[in-house]
Amino acid sequence: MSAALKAPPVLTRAEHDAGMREYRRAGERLAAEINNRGPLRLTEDGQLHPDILAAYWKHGYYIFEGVIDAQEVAALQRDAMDMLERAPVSPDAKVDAKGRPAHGLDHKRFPYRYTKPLQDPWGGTDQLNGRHPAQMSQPQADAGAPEQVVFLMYSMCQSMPSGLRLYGHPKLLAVAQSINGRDFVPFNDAIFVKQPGLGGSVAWHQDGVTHWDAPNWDEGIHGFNFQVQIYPTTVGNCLWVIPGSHKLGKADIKRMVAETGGSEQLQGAVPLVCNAGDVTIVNRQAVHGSFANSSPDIRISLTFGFHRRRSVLGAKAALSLTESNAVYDAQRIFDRASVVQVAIDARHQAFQQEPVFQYQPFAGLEEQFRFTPETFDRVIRDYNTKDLSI
Ligand SMILES: O=C(O)CCC(=O)C(=O)O
Repeated sequence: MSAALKAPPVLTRAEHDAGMREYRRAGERLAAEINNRGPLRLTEDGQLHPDILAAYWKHGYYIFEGVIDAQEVAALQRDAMDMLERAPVSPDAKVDAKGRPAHGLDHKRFPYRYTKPLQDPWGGTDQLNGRHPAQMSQPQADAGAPEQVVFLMYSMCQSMPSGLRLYGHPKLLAVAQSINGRDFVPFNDAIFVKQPGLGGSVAWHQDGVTHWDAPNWDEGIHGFNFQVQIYPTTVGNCLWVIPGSHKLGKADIKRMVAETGGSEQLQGAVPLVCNAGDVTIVNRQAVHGSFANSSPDIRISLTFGFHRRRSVLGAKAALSLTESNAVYDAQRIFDRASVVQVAIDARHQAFQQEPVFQYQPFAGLEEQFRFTPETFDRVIRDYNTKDLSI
């Protein structure tokens, strides 16, 4: 079969929404069959429960229900909405929609990425190591839609006090440790903003780009991502994952799309439908993506990932960091990982009753990484220039 793809037809927002109904129903049926979700259970020694770990490795994703309580969700919503409202009114503007000086203009990495409403900024392009080979359907937004909408926000540990506290969450860090080992290291963070009737799509892809041909390749070599949902996600706006695809090596996504007649509706995918406060994990080798948000509901997903240290040490910078030509050495890993240690203390200062996660690479160094104005400047400011993308 030829892998050449036809350009998908241009639909209105409402036609796109209606055209997804059958596909959504099939996805929901499959998700219910697999039922890979439940509370975040730890063993007495602080490891993720082995049944959950086995389910994660089998399917490449898991939904933890009710991890973040309502009060913390409300704080995350406030901070995320504040960051959204303070975005430059357009990519080159210096002021926000209310005419105030915009947020983030002094960051070394500009913390917003925009897209045209309901468009696919990456599919079929060479961007991000060309990892999104096929373009999604790009419906026409309703009349009166803005020219550009914020699609991604970066720097949650610097821009959102509640985001920094979330990064030090003991149960989430226990998950990272159970999957990637006690010396696990952070990757990056990005907040996906899928505004109702406007949010762009994320074309089908696998996240990892560096280790596909590694002699020690296995299903965990490219790490995983958390998504913390601060609004309920729906079958109309959520992330979709193809279960088990993380085990199969590099997928030929162009071919998969061609085999569905050029449609974005890849078979065998499940929607990650969540309540606010649920947290998903998705293996970075799983084929996943999200459609244009032609639905009436907002989704804001705080996304941050973790790796095995040995996957990152000595690796060449990839994805949005490719042009830096950096090679990740022990110092860079230590510097980026120190954000986790400061986050642990920021969380402890706010939630004193909660257990404090013991991050093994910083055992004995805790005093140097308390959360203070000094460590905010030394460790947190512009921390994402040291992300560890692979
Ligand atoms: O949440 C989304 O829509 C996309 C997320 C994604 O692609 C990722 O985390 O790699």
